[in-house]
Amino acid sequence: MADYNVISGGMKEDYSQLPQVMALFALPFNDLLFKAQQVHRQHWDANSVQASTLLSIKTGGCAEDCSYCPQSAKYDTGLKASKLMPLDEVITAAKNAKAAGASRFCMGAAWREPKERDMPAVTEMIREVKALGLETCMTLGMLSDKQADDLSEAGLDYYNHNLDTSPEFYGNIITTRTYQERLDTLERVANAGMKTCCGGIVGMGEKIEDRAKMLQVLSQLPKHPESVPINMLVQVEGTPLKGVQAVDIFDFIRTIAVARILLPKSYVRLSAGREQMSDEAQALCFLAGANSIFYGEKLLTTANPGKDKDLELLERLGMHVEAPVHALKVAS
Ligand code: SAM
Ligand code: DTB
Ligand code: SF4
Repeated sequence: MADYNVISGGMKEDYSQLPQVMALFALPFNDLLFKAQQVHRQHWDANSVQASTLLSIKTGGCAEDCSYCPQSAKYDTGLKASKLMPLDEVITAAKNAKAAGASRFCMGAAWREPKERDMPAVTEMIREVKALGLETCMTLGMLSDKQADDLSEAGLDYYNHNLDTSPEFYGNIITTRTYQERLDTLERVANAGMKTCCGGIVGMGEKIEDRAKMLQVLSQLPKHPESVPINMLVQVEGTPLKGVQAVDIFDFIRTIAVARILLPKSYVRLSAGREQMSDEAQALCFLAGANSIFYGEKLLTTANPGKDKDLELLERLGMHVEAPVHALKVAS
């Protein structure tokens, strides 16, 4: 039975079918943002933003051919490939992120999947970062059941693995792994008891229908991902997507709003692309229901607004960075 919607005073709308999701995208901008903000306020503090800091623990030389990615070995982007980062460097970066106010530390590796020999080092990173009082997230590519269990046992809170786009558009972007393989990894992550962080990229030349389909797939997963990163493509010289027609910023904001409506209780992260966005555009993303950001001057290999710039923007908007979970526990 459909739930009663307190704010609209009507029955909760059903967005399980594509035409209903497309109808949201077709709404006048103000109507869509109003709807998204209503949903947002039912579940969240509208002035609070969760802050995650990223660290590339293994950069470049990746065997996959994701056409947006500067880390694929298939494209010459001038990026120097590196080995897995030593534990002490990871700990230093995590301590700095914590001191800057981040509540979650996300470690990314340019792998198709982790090798068994890398698992002890990776699980050690999880234990040490957690011991600092930070939430942990990793994105290491595809996982086996055992690897998912090992990460979960080490205490990993979130695993990031994106669908990136719709099943239909996917083949234009990546040929070395299938959409189904991504869904299988997400299932393994959830079965192992970790929270899933799963979203995609806007601005790769996809149609509005592809954005709608991707969000529909996410909203139809057995359990909604707890975190949904919406990235704006960062165009990197040397990647096949360099030069693709950039997305209209209002269409990007519409994607955030539809994500908020379809995934009401998930964190929606305004992810890559903020460095290229105006303050006003970011403010509209927050109004559309984004309540999480990547925080710190670097994403994995490309630039992100620095801490001071972000804190200043949040202050100008009367917003604040969400307190870490452990701090909330202490306070209550
Ligand atoms: N190798 C792992 C994987 O692909 O799952 C983890 C790292 S990968 C860089 C994580 C995600 O970053 C990708 O799925 C994609 O959504 C996002 N990403 C990568 N390059 C990007 C770019 N140039 N612009 C926006 N998002 C990007
Ligand atoms: C996600 O959705 N976006 C992040 C994170 N998950 C790992 C990565 C963005 C990468 C942007 C390009 C770069 O800096 O290499
Ligand atoms: Fe490799 Fe991940 Fe980049 Fe794809 S997105 S090329 S899997 S690092």
